[in-house]
Amino acid sequence: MAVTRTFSIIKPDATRRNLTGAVTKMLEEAGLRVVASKRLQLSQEQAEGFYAVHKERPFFGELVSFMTSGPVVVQVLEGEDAVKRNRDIMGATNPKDAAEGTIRKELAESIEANTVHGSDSEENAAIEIDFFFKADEIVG
Ligand code: RTP
Ligand code: MG
Repeated sequence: MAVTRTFSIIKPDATRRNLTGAVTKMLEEAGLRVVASKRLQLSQEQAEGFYAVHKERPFFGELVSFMTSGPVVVQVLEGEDAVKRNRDIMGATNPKDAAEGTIRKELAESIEANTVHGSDSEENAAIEIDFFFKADEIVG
């Protein structure tokens, strides 16, 4: 299996509870390496742009408002089959449905305040990494 990259966000519910390290530890223990990381306050425009694929969904307004409610940490993760590996350790979108040992099962508060974002395909990973990082900010 090839070493690939994915994009992750540690969401405002996690930064608010000082869980940046706890989330990162679970990612690292799952075999992912943080090859880029920065803490940001997303603007409304950034959050709307990032989540543009969801703009027709009923929860779009709440999602943008939540994602701008506090700092986030955006990261590039590298590892074997990184997109799937990250989705597996994140767990299901709704923490009530997430498997034992996953980040969302262990740490998430609700379907909205669900602690992490992870790219859902290699194609989207490349787009999302480009949205937040310049090539020279990523050190593999
Ligand atoms: P993410 O994009 O954040 O990694 O999460 P995901 O793929 O598991 O979920 P997705 O369907 O892409 O939804 C994006 C985010 O929107 C919020 N959401 N709220 N209130 C609701 O019914 C609802 N459904 C989704 C979640 O924060 C989800 O992570
Ligand atoms: Mg998604």
